[in-house]
Amino acid sequence: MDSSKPAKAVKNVVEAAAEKVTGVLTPQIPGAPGSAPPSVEEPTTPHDPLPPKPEQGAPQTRTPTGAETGAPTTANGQQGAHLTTSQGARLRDTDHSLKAGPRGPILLQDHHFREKITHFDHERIPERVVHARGAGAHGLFTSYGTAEGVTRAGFLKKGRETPVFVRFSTVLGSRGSADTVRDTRGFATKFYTDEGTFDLVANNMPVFFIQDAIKFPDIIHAGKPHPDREIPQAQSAHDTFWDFVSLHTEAQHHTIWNMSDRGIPRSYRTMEGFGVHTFRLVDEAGATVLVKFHWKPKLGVHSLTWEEAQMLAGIDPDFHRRDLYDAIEAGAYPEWELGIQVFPDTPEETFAGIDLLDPTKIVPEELAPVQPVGKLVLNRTPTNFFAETEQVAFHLGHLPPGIDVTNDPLLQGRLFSYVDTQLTRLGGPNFSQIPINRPHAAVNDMLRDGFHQQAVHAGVAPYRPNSLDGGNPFPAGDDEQAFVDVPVTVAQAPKVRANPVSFDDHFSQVRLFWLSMSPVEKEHIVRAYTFELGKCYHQAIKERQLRCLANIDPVLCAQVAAGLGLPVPEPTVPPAEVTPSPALSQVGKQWPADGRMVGIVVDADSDLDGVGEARRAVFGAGMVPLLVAAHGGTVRDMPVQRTFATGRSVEFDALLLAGAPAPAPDAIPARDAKAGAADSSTVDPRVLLLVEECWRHAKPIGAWGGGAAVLRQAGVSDSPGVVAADSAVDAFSAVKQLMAGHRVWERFPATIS
Ligand code: HDE
Repeated sequence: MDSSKPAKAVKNVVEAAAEKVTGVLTPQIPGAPGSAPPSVEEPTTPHDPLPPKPEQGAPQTRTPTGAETGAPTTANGQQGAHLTTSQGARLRDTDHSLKAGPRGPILLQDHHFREKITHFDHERIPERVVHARGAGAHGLFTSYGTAEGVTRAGFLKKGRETPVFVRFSTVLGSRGSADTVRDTRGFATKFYTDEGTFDLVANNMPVFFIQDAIKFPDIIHAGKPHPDREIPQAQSAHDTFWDFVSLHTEAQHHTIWNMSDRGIPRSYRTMEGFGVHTFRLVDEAGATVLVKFHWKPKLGVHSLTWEEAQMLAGIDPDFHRRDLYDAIEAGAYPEWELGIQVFPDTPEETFAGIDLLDPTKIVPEELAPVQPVGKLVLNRTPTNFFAETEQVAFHLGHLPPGIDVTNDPLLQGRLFSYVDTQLTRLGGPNFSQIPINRPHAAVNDMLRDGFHQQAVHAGVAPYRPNSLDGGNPFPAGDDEQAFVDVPVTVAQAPKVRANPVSFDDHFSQVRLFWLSMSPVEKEHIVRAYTFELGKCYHQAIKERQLRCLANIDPVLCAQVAAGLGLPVPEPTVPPAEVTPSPALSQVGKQWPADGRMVGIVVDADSDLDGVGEARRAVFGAGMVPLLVAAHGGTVRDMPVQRTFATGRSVEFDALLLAGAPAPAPDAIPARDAKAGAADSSTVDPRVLLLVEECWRHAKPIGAWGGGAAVLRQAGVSDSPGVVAADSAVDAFSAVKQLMAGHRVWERFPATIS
């Protein structure tokens, strides 16, 4: 038998998987690990690798210098049916090393053993010094053409489609840290434009801790775990962080964003993105404007509650990753609009009195509206985390013609740092030749050699001018879309280590942010400062931060001081007169709820026809229904996704109760950590806990049939956002409406105005 041909049964599996890949995505519960279901018995008949999962994408197959190869993207990875060495020689055994007899020592000649172990020993590369923890996805950017008047960048011309790769991240934690910690999030986008790659390396907060890049090691050293014990991981709730930001008061604006709900996003899909710095756009005629870049999520800006974030760090540390991948797998493709705030490019580089070069300041949207210029859709998950998400290398200097930088001192420093860091992390100067980093524009540089060189450069004259290679490469002329550094006039000034005086105001915009928050958001900010400072050891640091809060707002300061048990200090600068910016608040609007998770609690006595209808209605609304029952398997013919033992409230955005399940045999009220206290209840204690937590986290809850009894036993029947309906469809439709507002904050009367 020719073992290189797949046997029929196995071939069917491969073909079925391939069909699934090319087929239209049908509603299904995301999370399948492979593109074909595994058999119980170990497969032994050789066949080609299974195709990737339908939702997976990979870098295009380009040469190191950007040419299309025409090879399928699967050619980036393994091929053929048999196990081979890295040189392609087939192997017959990889389970035993070559030994001098079955009980003898391993022989040095075992080239397969040495290759396998050596490669394994070197599988890790240094993690990013910041933003080590991240998750990426492929997508497409479609331009509206609305920026054509202000930039010559081709990818912003009307209707132009550009492939992108986006990597989201936290800042402080190590590669294996939890997703839901309180932190800033990175939002870095690589646009593979045909005029050269453009990297927009953004964050989910529009300001930064420092005004000058030379302070970056200081803020990061302060935020990272203490150097002696290496704790706490991925946290700002510790002495060194608050020591630095309370002394270095320009950090106070970014700090209040971290203490706000923005520091604990519900999902990467529900985050805004901000380029932070002011950039300069150049049109065909060389005219310029100054701009700030914004990403606006289609689903709105939403956050976790602090308790959810803490619980998730233990229950599902991969929560944001999973959410991103699951949403794409379920066909609920995450979407953002790219927008720009446009300002005249004046010599002062200010707008409405705000210094546009100061990265600790925003320009409120009410003063300069964000104008949409295109749409980003993320529609493919990576095929291989390391090859794509870990090796992707962003750099602010990756700019296409039409986009240029400004003199923001933070931006200027970043222009140095990003290439420099890749040299160590990715092992040399040729990181742009790694598949995920390969440009989609023709590359003709004069860079040569170096570690891991993958291009095979021809010619003898990588220098200019030359005649030996016929003069190639030639500089592009003015009409040939060359990148032009805008000849900005630099004002005559002495060489100094100093900031402009306009950078000295550290508190007025912090107050603006505070005053723009709704009561519930203010409450969260108070709790966050109180928690974080409460975790500090030294009273001096707490007192010093309270002095900063006194300069922001007396109510904020008094409430945090009360929680810390410390006196309220006097302000050292008078509270600024500012106009709030309603655009900064996250609450009070209605948003689509695509890809959200709806838990449906069932038991055998539930209205199972209704459960089927509810599942279909949830799928139909673009969300994911997860059946929660006492045990795994199926209820009627519907698969159970979570049991009372495996499920937890934090996985769900809303809850539907189809029945009132009696305590299951594995419910041990007195000992089970999930048991709750209701000994006398006729409902499984874990279901009561589920309801109580969802209630506490202001989530919509709906019930019909027997489910209403659970609401009564949990004592939540009469609260806002808790609905007992006559049918499954009515219960879901009420819950769906509530989900559009994200949370039911009306459940909890505000304690702050
Ligand atoms: Fe970064 N930053 N950064 N940063 N940054 C890095 O580059 C740096 C700053 C941001 O998913 C590093 O490749 C300096 C602001 C994101 O791969 C490093 C300064 C903003 C990512 C670096 C800043 C960012 C990074 C580490 C102060 C928002 C992750 C690994 C001047 C606008 C990119 C790497 C990814 C990563 C330096 C400040 C965003 C060390 C010196 C402001 C999203 O080069």
